[in-house]
Amino acid sequence: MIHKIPQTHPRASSLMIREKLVDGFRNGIVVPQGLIAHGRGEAFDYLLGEKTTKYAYEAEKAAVCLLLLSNKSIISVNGNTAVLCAKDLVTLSNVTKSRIEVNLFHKSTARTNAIASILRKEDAFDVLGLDNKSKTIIKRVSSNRKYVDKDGIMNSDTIFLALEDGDRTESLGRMGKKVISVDLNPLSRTAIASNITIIDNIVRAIPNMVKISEQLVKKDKSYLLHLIKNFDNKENMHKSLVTIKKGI
Ligand code: PTJ
Repeated sequence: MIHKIPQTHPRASSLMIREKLVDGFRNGIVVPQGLIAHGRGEAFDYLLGEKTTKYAYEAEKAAVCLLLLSNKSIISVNGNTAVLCAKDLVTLSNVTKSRIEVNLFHKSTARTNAIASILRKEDAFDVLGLDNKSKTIIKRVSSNRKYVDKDGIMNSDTIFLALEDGDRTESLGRMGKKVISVDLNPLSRTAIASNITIIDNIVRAIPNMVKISEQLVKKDKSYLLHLIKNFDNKENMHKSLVTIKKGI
């Protein structure tokens, strides 16, 4: 049950997000650690002014270009992202022709299935990460995130992930894969190890990316390549960090 938040409350949208996560926790989709992780994200978001900065928007645009240019892109979904933006993740996967895989840090079959069914309710027809027969392991990852699908993350060229621990991001990079991440903390290992780092709240980043993808899917390849070429991830992250410093 999601508690009603009065729309007149000055922090209504932030409180509503919390309610969704707490509800997801009660339904066994979000882990308690996911609530803590969200709190850390909120602190950075507060300093960013709780809005998509122009730098985050540039990163979102570059990320969509990369998804559209990739041959085998995939979106990795965990408990928090499923509860907060399942519908938009499915739309993004359809527009950019990316597959979807459930990949959890705190892995359990019940939770994997529950997340897959949320995604299917939003019309995802192809959810990977459920079949033990196609499971394989990413080397040098100590957490359960190492279990990935042979035909999914293991076989992909670009992985889009959010709210992720650094271990797997670094390993995916070592495997020669391109990583796009959404992480409000520009100092996290995931943020640093990604090829494209989106320093924005997923509740804004994913809907933005859906809108951008619906426009960019109509453009030709050379246009997308041009946009990516002009995007410098390090410089972009630095500008977000400066924005956070100003927030302090
Ligand atoms: O569902 P599971 O089992 O896969 O577990 C998911 C969590 C989030 C618990 C797990 O991946 C985890 O422990 O993540 P970390 O290492 O705490 O990293 C989460 C990162 O996401 C932190 O850097 C947060 O600042 C950031 N973050 C939290 N909420 C948001 C966010 N970034 C963008 N949007 C958010 N809403």
